[in-house]
Amino acid sequence: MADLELTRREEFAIITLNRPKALNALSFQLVRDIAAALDEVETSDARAVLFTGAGDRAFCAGADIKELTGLTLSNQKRTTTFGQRTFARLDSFPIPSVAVINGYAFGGGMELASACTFRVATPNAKMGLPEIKLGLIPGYGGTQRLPRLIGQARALEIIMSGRTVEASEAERIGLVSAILEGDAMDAAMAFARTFTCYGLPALSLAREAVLRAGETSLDEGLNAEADLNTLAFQTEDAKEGMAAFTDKRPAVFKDV
Ligand code: CO8
Repeated sequence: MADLELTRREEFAIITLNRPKALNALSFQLVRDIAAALDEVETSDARAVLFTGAGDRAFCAGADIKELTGLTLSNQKRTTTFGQRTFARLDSFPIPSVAVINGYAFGGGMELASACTFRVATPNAKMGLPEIKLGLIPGYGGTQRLPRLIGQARALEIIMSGRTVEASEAERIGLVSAILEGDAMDAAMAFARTFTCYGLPALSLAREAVLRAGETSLDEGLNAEADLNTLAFQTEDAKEGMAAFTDKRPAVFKDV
């Protein structure tokens, strides 16, 4: 994984896109490296995975434009589908994910960030889906995830104008959950600790229920919530959480 670093800091797996000279652009190899890194993280005991970009300029400036020209139709479809599937793994990944947007997040970079459970950004971060300027449209999930995150009208305006969204606007419209002050990774880890202290089963079930809300009718969503809520009640963590409340002591969750 030459263009990607997978490291561990405390309870966090950190995936660093590491092509700073190309503003961490997503080469096809880098997308394959992300898939391999997710395989490794999936079987680890990390409690959250944090994505970031090497250097101080970019999270990721999108797909590597130099590789996009001259693809055959079938190669185009194959690589787009692989990228979509790789990012979509984050929807049901056993641990939550956070995109630490430390500079530019354009195109495929923005799409990777949008697939994460949460996005947090440094004050200098700039985001967008500028594919329209290349005569293209987003292909790694941007047309589907951005409207689910910020609503159809805002997503259409951002995709059809290709404009840049500054960190402050991204926070205002709910695209990022927090602006990181001070050391970005320290601040991102502090953000992630607001949920890594809880049991992974409940975190996964909550995530699944909320993602269903964007995909189903209210009736179907409520049914799904009832089922997932019933599952949550079956966990040892739920017994522990409710017992701890009654005993007036902190809960000790064991992820079971
Ligand atoms: N791909 C390849 N190289 C890039 C990319 C990129 N996306 N972005 C930047 N670079 C390279 C530049 O070519 C340059 O390299 P070099 O020094 O060798 O010339 C280096 O990074 C630094 O970039 P700049 O000199 O341009 O830096 P600036 O600070 O002037 O500008 C920007 C920074 C604004 C980020 C600018 O580089 C830019 O606009 N980049 C392109 C952003 C973009 O359009 N991204 C969308 C790409 S399309 C996409 O992501 C579609 C996803 C789905 C595809 C499905 C695939 C099958």
